[in-house]
Amino acid sequence: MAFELPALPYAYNALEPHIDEETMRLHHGKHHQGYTNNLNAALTNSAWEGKSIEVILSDLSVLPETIRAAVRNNGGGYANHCLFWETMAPNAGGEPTDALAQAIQTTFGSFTQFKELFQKTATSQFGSGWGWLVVDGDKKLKVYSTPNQDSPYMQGHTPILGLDVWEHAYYKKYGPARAEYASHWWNVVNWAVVAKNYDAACR
Ligand code: MN3
Repeated sequence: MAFELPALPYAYNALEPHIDEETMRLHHGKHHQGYTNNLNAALTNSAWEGKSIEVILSDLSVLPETIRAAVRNNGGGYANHCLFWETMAPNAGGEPTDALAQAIQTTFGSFTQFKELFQKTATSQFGSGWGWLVVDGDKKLKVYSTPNQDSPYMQGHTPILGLDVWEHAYYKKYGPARAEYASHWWNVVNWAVVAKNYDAACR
C-alpha cells in the first residue's frame, strides 16, 4: 500500500488570515504531494514497501544506500507535513489543558516560556527546516529544530507539534519575515490534537 496524500481536515482558506489560501494550496497540493510521490517511488520494490513511516524513519541506516537520501528527505517531508496539517485548525490557538499543560509547565516553567523557546528555536533554524515539540525516549518534552525535512523519528523521538519554517510555508504572505509568520501561526495551533498526540506518545 503506497503512501497517500492525506486530505486537509479543513478548507484551503480556513486558516486565513494567518496562513493564506494560495500558500496552503501549493504547500499541500504540490509540495506535500511531491514528497509523497517521491517517497513511493523510492520505496517501490524494496523490503520497506508497506511499512509505517515511523518505522522507516526510525532506522534509516538499514536502508540501501541507493534510496537512503530519497527516503530521508521525502519520507521526512511526508511525515512532517501530515503532522503539520493535523495540528492546525481554524478558530484554534489558545493554550493546552490537562496533562500536556502540566507537562509544559513542569518542563519549561510556563506556557509563555515554552512559546518563547519554541518560536526562537524554530525561527533561528538556519535555512530550511522545522521547529519541534517532541516526546523523547524517556517520555519527556523537548524543543529543538531540524534542518531540511529531517524528522524527530530519526532520533527515536515522537513529534507532537511541528512548525514548518521552509520559505514555501510563508514567503507569499510574509516575505522574509519568518518570525511574523511564526507569531501568527500560534493562532491556528490545534492544542486538542497536540494533547492527543502527547497522550499517545506517553502510552
Ligand atoms: Mn513544507
